[in-house]
Amino acid sequence: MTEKKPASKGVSRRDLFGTTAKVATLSAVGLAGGAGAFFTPAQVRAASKNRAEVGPGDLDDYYGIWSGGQSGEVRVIGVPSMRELMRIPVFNRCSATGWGQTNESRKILMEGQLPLEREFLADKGGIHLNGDTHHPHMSFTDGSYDGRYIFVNDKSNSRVARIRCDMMKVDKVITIPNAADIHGLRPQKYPRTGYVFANSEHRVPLPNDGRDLNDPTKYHSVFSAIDGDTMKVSWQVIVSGNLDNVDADYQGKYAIASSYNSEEGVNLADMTSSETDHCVIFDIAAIEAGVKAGDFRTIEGDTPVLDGRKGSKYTRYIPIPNSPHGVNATPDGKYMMINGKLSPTVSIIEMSRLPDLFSDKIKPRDAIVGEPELGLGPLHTAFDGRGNAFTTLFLDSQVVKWNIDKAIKSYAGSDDNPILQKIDVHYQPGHNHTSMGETKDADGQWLVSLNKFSKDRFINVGPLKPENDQLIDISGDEMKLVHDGPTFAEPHDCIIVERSILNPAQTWNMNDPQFADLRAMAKADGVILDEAEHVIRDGNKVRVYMHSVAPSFSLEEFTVKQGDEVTIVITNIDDLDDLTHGFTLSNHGICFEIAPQASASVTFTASMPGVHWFYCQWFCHALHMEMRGRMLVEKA
Ligand code: RUQ
Ligand code: CUA
Repeated sequence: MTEKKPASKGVSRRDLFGTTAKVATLSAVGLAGGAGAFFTPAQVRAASKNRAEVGPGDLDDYYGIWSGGQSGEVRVIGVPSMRELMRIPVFNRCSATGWGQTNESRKILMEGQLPLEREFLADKGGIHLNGDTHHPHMSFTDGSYDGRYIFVNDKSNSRVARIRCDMMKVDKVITIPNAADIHGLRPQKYPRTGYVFANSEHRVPLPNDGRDLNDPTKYHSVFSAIDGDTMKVSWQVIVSGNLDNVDADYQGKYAIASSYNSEEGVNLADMTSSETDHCVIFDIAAIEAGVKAGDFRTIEGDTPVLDGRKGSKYTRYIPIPNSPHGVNATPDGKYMMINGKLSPTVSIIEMSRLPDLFSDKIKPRDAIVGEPELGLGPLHTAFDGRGNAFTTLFLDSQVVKWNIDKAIKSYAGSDDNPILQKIDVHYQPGHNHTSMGETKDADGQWLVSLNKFSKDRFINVGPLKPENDQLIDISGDEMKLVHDGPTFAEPHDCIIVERSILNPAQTWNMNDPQFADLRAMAKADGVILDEAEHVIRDGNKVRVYMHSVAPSFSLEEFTVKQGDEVTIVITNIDDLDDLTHGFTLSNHGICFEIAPQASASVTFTASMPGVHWFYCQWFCHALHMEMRGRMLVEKA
């Protein structure tokens, strides 16, 4: 029933990768087309033969982009090796890279703050130090990943961040107005991203300024559409109930969010009292027309907020049993799966019925064409692109593979059994994800089950246990568990991206917009960044410019006065790949990374007289230990 994988035609994987790497290099200097021009992703995959073992020096076929949960970061995991390749600091403060400390990262973290938030943070260092990343998703063009950006939400401080894929670093962070905790997040798939949809999960009074404190009937949850290009909120829609997860369709017309707590309760008993909740369908064109027509109000800031509660022309509500959770579009664009959580079912919405639902030709439940009973605690569903679905069963600690057509037929009355296989996972899975599975290019090779508990699967590391992300081979008829991957602090969710789609740079470009402020400051000081070894005094402000080239800083010492406000600007003029330097200033809590051809800066008050060494903390050379210098602070 499963297609045979194409034979590798005698081409070794090494040959393929050697060639694609060469092509990638050529294309980087503008001599050839994209890396995909010579070998299709399918050919590269075929050559990889779905091996779970990736030997030393061997490369992975996919980039896994993992959220880092309450650690606030995003992680890059190689699939299928499940090796952790990189961590991208996002909402957290990172000791290694200086994220949250350098002036450049602080600007990114601060410029999207809301006025009240900025006021709140003013005496707390200006930035939040924690985040809770849940849902990392790449930007789309025409229903597939386009390698531009990764978007991720921070549930804890109601933020959304954007990672630029050329550098694999965050370039924008915004706080969503009128929102209490951003949970579900998905980019628009078609025609492109476009909007990034984000759900405010918890209901609060609007505006949340001290009014209606204990009147939950006046609490609201809002659905936000963020412009992924500008990172500004384009519009918001108030809904009935609270929002959970969301997905966008493949037609560019609708987004669908799940909603638990249709009861609009504020405690557990109230929130779960009803057997039925709902999902909310948002008609994007109707909402855009409503914004144009002025059918909105503004609450916090100038974001247009439309009323999409039950009865609104902008939304429809489909009753779904019982506290639904995950929302997942099938790769063929035909269906949207709503995972039942407290109900053992997944509800299948046929997307082509939604126009009739909006014109009231059919009743809400008539949009459902299947509702297979799969097991206990269905949370999220992934796809193989061959008509099968894989749903996590939290309570059963299983993944169930089922056939979508059979589920639809059995709902219509046939005696088809849609369930093909159940496999135990260890333990209590939340999200799962298949390779390219949330795109129209779902390739049915790998499934990752992100399990919340690992219990006995690893040697004991104390009361706090790792989680367990398990890799399952789904290329054949049967699911096969091939790898246990311990992870720290709840990765929640991931995506698995064909490696040719991501093509990050080897070094920065000194003219990158990220360094524009530094260049402007240097220019005003009469300094050229990459030639710099200057100490500029401007009252009690001192700007120290230097560059790094292995194994030295261009300044071996500089002198300031106690009480000076010192800004250190370092440009790494090494342009070899993997030649990152660092700058650590002893006893000042200062430490940051400077990647090849990057500039970075930090500002602090030199309050301690004496000799303070600075050193490079990124091992760069045989004389790395000697890569250091002195800051001399004269007593005031
Ligand atoms: S939700 S375990 Cu935060 Cu992604 Cu479903
Ligand atoms: Cu430069 Cu270590």
